[in-house]
Order: sequence, then C-alpha cells, then structure tokens
Amino acid sequence: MSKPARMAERPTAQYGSDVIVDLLKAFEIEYVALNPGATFRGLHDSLVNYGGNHMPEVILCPHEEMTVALAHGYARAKGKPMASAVHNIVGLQHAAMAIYNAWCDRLPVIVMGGTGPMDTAQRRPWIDWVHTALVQGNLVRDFVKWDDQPGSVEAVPDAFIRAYRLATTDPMGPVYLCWDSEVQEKKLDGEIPFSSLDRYPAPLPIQAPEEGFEKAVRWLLEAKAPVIIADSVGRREAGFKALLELAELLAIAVFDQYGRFNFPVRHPLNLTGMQEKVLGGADLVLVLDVPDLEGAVSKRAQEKGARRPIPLLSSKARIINVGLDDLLVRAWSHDFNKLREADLSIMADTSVFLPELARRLKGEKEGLKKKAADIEKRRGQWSKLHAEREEAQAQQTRAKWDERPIATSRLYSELAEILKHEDWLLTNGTSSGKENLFLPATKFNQILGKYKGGGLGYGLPASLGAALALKGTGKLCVDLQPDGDLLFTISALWTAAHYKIPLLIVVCSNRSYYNDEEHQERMAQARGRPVENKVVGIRIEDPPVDFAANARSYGVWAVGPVTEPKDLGKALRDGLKVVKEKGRPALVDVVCQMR
Ligand SMILES: Cc1ncc(C[n+]2csc(CCOP(=O)(O)OP(=O)(O)O)c2C)c(N)n1
Ligand SMILES: [Mg+2]
Repeated sequence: MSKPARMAERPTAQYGSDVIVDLLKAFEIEYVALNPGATFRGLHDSLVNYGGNHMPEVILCPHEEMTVALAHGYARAKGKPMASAVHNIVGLQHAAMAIYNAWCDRLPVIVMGGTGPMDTAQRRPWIDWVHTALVQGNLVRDFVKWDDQPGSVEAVPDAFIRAYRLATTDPMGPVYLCWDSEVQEKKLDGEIPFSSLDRYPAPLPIQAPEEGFEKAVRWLLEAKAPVIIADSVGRREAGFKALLELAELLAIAVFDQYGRFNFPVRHPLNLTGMQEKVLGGADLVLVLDVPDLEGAVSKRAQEKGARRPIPLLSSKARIINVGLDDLLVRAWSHDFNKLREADLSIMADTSVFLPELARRLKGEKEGLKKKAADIEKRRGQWSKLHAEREEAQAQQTRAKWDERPIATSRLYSELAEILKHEDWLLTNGTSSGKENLFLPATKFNQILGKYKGGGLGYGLPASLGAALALKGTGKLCVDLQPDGDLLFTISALWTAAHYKIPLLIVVCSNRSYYNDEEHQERMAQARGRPVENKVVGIRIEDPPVDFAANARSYGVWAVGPVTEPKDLGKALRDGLKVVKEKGRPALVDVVCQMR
C-alpha cells in the first residue's frame, strides 16, 4: 500500500476531508463547482487550506443546478469529469435537474454532498435534522450510475475510486458521493492508506463478438442503399474518425443526430435533414449509439395535435444496432426511449467497433471490387442531394437576409463568417439544431452536442464548463443561447465574470418560450379554439428582458439588444474581440425570429 506518486510532496492528511482532497488530486480533478454549505464545511476547508485551492480549484456558482451543468459541459469538452459539491438535501434537490441531464447524456460528473451528522446524538437542533435524510442518495439514485455514503474515513478511498471508475466507464454517467460531516471532520490518528491508482485501471472497451463483424461486413457489402444514423459516436475521436472512413469507403449517407458531433457538416455524404428523401429507399441502416431510433427514422406529425410520428423507413430495411445504451436501462425514467427494432443487435463500444469494422471492410478486396460501380453511383447521388440541400439553404438565407426581426439564418451565417478564421467550438445550440447546418464544423468535438435530458437551464452553465475546460487552449467557445433557457440560470454570468471564463454568448432573443407556442397552436387547432391565444403564458415580452444590461450588472461585457440586421456583424465582431483579446466572457443579445 502506498500513496500515488504524484501525491508524494503533499502534507499528511489530518482530517477525513483532507483524504477526500488527496483523492481528488490523485485523479487530477481540476475543479469543484460549489455553492457553500455547512454539511461540507470540512471538505470546503480542506479544498482551500489543505489542497491550496489548486487541482482542484473551487468554482463558486450561485445555484447548485449550475455546479452540475458546469461539470456536464466540462466533461463534454474534456472527456473527463470535474466535481460538484452540493449542500445536503437542499443543494441536492436544486442539483437534481442537472444530474438528470448529465445522466441522459451519459456524461461523467462526480457529485459530492455532505450530510448529517448521521449520529443523531451529535446533531445541532433543527437545521441538522431538517437537512438530513435516510438515505440522501435515494433522491437521485434512479439517475446516477452509483451512489454511496461511506461510514468511516477508512472507507472513503474505496468509495471514491469505485465512483470515479464507474462514472468514466462507457456508458458513462454521474455518480453521487455523500460525505457524512462526522467523517469529513474526523481528526485522524494516523495515515489512511490506499493503494496506488494503478491497481484500479479503467476497463478496456467492450468489443463485438466475431459473429457481429461477420454479419455486419456481409450485410454492408450486400446492401444497395445503406445509410448510417449516428448519435454519440463522436464522443471519442477514434469513433469519429472511423465513421468518416467507413462512410467514405462504401459511400454511405450519414444522418447526424447530434448527441455529439459525428460527421463533417459540409461533407457530401452528410445528408442530415434529408431523411424524408432518403430513408424510404434505404435497405440497410447502421444505427450507431442512437437511443431514440424511432425519432431518427420518422417524421413528426405536426398536424392537429397528433402525437404519433410517421415512419419513414421501409419495413424491409435491415437494421444493425450498435451501442452500449442497454447497459444503463433503469425502471424509473423512460430515457431508454421506444424499444429499438433490429435484425442484428451488437453491444459494443463504437470507438473500437467502427475502426475494426472499417479495417475488415478494407480487407474485402474482392467484394469491394464487385461493388465498385454501385458505390460510385451512390456517391454521386448523395453528393448531388447534399448540394441541393446547401443550395436550398443558401437561397432561403438570401431571401430572408434583410428581414426584421433578424432571421436566424442570417444570425448563423454572420456568426459562421466571423468564426471563419478561428479555431471555434459550439458549446450549446438551439432546440431546432438548425445552426449546425450553417457552422461548417469539421473537427472532432467541434460541436458539443444537444442535451438529451431536455431540462432547461443547461445552456449557459454547461457552456461555461466547456469554456473552463478549454481555457488557455486557444479554442474559441461559442454558446448559441436561447433566451428562455438562459433565464433559468442567468446568474451563472457572475461565475463567468468572476473566473474570467472566455465564452462568446450569443443570445437568440425571440422573446418567447417559443417551443410551446407551437404546442398551444396545435391544441387550439385541434380543439377549435382561438389560435391567437397561443402566446398567453409563453411570450417573454412586456417588458422584454434586457439581457445586455443583465450581463453588465454581473460584470460581463455586453452589447444589445441588436434589432437592426445591419448592426449584427459589428456586434458579433466586438463580442469576439473581447473574448479573444481580453480572455473574458462577452454577451451579444440578438432580437431574432422564432426559428
Ligand atoms: C425545466 C424545464 N421546464 C420547462 C420545459 C418545457 N419547455 C421545453 S422547450 C421550452 C421553451 C424554451 O424556450 P427557449 O429556451 O427560449 O427556446 P425557443 O423555444 O424559444 O427557441 C419550454 C418551456 C423544459 N423542457 N424544461
Ligand atoms: Mg426563446
């Protein structure tokens, strides 16, 4: 039993919470986002005074939801977890929404809480009682991968190491560690030993069995019109690169679901958005890390309040399903989505499955030769369709260029223009995802992806987490920020200003929780009620929110509201300059059309 090497220089732990800090350091956790509270006062002291407030550094947030959302965005950008600390049951209740979002996105967050004392004989009157539960982890147990509450300081290392390993093993997810205040504040008699972390390596990724490769290779070579639907392949660079290689090798059309960024936007095989034109003729669908297959292969029925989607895929098409999502099926939340159909279902990590599939297919020299003409024919066909999509988009953008309020297509185009010479990254987007077709991303993780939990309040804090993760790398982080979502967690602007987090926040102010206007419109149509009432209880007008004034009040540079199309370019450039040259956050509030 020895301490990890990198802790050799550290002072000896004197209290239980010093041991927790030793573990955070051993795993190179860079930040702990928190809102302070007495149940982790021991840990807070250890972070600052024992750990020197470095690796991890404390990041103060004005709401616990932000502490977790920040860690969620950090994990997307960096591929590893940071921690959040939330005060007993009250902080945990505030954090719960963000924990659920991280759960649905399969992203690792180490959520730590304080509790107790569990020994009722040691409690202060009132507050220690109303803020203690049996067991605190119950509150979030259905949407974390694991939770624990060690009963002694000696049990802390095991709990922490297990939590870290589970959180970071695919399919990843948040974990919750609850530290009893007695355990944190315990004065130690001697050293608490724990083995070197090398004794607890990350497990190797899950690979498909031989039968999976044999069938997948054969079916792909047999198919006349194969397509790929990818959702979270882009969480790892090996998967991202192999997907490109595979699609190019066989000229397969790719539909990006944007759980992560999976495929270059301007690539001629990227037919995202053209499902209606293509899926009906597909005879094989390779489904990669897609929890919601039904949504990916159907069209939403918008008319008359109908709920059921319209299927686009022929029932004759073969389906190969690859992913690990079934490993995280739980009973409480139905985030497993509709039961997925498949002719071949493979439980494998796409980041090892796809490179091996591509390697095997390249070795099929005879089969490829026989199919060469077919492959080239469909390459031409897909690239023509791709060009049509680009042309239609350009035409629509031109037609709406001078409209007021500013058209979203103009906003995305002008943003793309100013980012042209930057090493940019989109940390968050709108619910329509339309911007992804305007910002020509090519690189791994250049768009961090949409959040599947669908709980509002995510965009700003998650973007700050991503920008914090990438601070100093020269990458320019951009948050395309819907206004309604922003209002949930707007005080995160204080955190942005205080920690000088370089982030360009472009607020899409349609002054509405617009998504719900469409629902109210459908209700009105279905029930024969006045459609004009759809805005009641939904518009954010009278008064409109002055987001720039809000931002300035928190110490963030801001411009807006920008209402004139001609002023947009300069406002965006000025914001960009602040982020680039001063390394600080900037907010540009743009009054724009609904979609
Ligand atoms: C926590 C939470 N509350 C309410 C909703 C319901 N909801 C879904 S989308 C939406 C509107 C979002 O408005 P905004 O962020 O401004 O985006 P817009 O639709 O206007 O583009 C609402 C209220 C939700 N998803 N999450
Ligand atoms: Mg809105």
